Amino acid sequence: MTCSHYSIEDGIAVLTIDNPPVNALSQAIRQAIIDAVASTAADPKASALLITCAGKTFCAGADIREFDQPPLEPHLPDVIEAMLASPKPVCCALHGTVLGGGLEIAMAAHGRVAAPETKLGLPEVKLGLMPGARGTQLLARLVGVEKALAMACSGDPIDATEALTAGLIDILATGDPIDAAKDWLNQNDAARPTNERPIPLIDPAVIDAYLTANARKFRGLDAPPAIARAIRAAMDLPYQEAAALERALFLKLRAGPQSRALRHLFQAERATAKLPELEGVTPRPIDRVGVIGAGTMGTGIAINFLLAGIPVTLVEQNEAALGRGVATIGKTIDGNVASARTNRDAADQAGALLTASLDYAALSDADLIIEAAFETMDVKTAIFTRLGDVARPGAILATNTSYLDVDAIAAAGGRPADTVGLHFFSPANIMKLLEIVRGAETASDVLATALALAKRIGKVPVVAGNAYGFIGNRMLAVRRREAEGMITQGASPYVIDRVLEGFGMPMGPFRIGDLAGLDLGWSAETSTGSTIRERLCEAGRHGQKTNAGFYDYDERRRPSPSPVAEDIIASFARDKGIAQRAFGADEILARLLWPMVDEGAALLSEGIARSASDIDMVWLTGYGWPSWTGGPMFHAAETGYAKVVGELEALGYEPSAKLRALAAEQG
Ligand code: T1G
Repeated sequence: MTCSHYSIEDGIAVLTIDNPPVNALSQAIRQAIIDAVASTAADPKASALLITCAGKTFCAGADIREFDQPPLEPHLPDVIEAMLASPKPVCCALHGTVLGGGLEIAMAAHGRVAAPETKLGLPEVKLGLMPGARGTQLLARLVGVEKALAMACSGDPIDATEALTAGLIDILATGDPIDAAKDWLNQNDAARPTNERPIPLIDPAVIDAYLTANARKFRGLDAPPAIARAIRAAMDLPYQEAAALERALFLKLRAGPQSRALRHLFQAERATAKLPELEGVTPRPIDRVGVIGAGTMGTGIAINFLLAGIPVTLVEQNEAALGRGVATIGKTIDGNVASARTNRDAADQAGALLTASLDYAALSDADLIIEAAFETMDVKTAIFTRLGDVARPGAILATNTSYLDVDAIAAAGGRPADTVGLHFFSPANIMKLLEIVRGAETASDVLATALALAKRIGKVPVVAGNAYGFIGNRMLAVRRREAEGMITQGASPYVIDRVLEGFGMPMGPFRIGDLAGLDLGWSAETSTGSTIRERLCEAGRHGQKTNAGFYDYDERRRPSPSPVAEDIIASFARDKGIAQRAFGADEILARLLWPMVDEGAALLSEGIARSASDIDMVWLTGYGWPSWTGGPMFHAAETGYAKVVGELEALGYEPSAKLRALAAEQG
């Protein structure tokens, strides 16, 4: 299939690239561009070359699928150099998302014209890469060192207006970008090649300061420092030397583990919503949502829909709780405005879509009703029993339960085919993960509706089977069991937290316990002191909320190791007669991660998780797993499943048959 078309129009050669869905720069496209530059140069009837793309976007980058294949000539730098050396001017007519190698092609032209909705960026860093075809060198020349550094290290695109202001494009085309590009070419027959433009020099300390200011965001990532080094070289070295350094740094990243992990996650994210069994299934229309419960989860859930322009009816059982919920929603959305995540108009529109009520009857016109009430089966089944009477026929009933049996809750509502689990992660308006729990009788169109809705509210959906803790919390329970088991044998909770945070998790298990509250599900009346958590709670140490849990907290809630907590742990171990020993960091990490991976294997064998990559997406988007290791299952695969099996056995575990099978498959 031809993927490009070359013709002469009004004395200008026009190359139209047509490689759906995103005009990725495949080998054929790279060759077509080189051929078009040569044809234009040799054709006396062509005064210039215009490059444009058919379909929804100009080139959106190199073809990611080629990265794990043997490299194919011509390489993208060869294309860039051919364009820069063109004896006749080249202009690109841009639209859609001009990203990565696509922007490099655009910058290698002498001029750039963009349609108003165009986005332009260098997202390679999100794939553990950096621009590999002169992107840092050309961008620094067009927009300056500081902006080039920020664009390449953040990977965030800018819009056409900002690009015009910054000097990245020459014309913002209000009409057809192709016509505007032809006009530009007719008026600029002696434009200077981008690589011959001077770079406005800046104090190199600005580059280091940028990396320092973003150290938390770039933590653990190899690409941002490499990008900074290439951009620094643009200032210090002749173009070809700096370009060669950029290419060498790119190739090293591309061959490295971090890019493999991030490319895995790029594909994993796109795979979570692709269920073959839903091909051709039409989602139900969702124009109005009901949320029951105006607590932390209910308000966070409601905000997602309000900001997506979907009206919400929020129901609580008393005025005080309802008022608190409405106030929380308003305050949170205002906070979004303050942090520029939302603009004022959008915030006002979102607020106007909220209806608050104490009456279930207010839910009778909702297309979807989400229960976000107290996490006990009694409360949830009582609510679903009422919903069965109130909800209109065809309304979807969803529970936000974190652990409980969705089928039992569905049975209470009497409409199991219309019932599904929608497990949001706290804070529900921030965390990307939405576990969609398929009940035994959940209808296919209900599942399709949940998947479509997830995308509409900006969530990453992962479909889970109905079993205790679904995917994420079931694996989290294993990690907590292992962590709390180790501290009874002499490991320090503070060392355990540091080991896991050093691996890249945002917070260790004991910091998390204190944050969530050690007294979840605990009561003084029934406490028996049979666990360390119970003994901490009996001592009034409920976690951060009491300024004491596993850690002590100062007035600014900064944690510090607690001798009191250590004594409680030691006395527990003495009472239980548990032998004490030292734990090294490697053993701690292995005991935290590999049993989780084995539980992930069990989820796969039970069909609760559909794929290992789904499990990775749950941990990336629900728990902050360090992206540069690709998720728990990818990390285990990269380590070698056989090695994981061996380490589990050496630590006294019996790995599951499924994990052994994964090791055998991996060979
Ligand atoms: N290569 C190959 N396939 C790609 C692709 C790419 N660059 N980008 C997207 N696809 C596929 C994607 O897998 C999906 O396939 C389909 O297109 C629709 O994607 C040398 C080294 C462009 C904003 O990082 O950000 O250039 O599942 O569902 O929501 O210096 O895709 O249908 O089979 O995401 O409309 C840099 C990555 C590469 C851009 C469109 N470029 N892509 O979003 O559709 S590295 C990127 C995106 C590079 C150079 C460096 C988005 C999009 P399928 P989609 P979308």
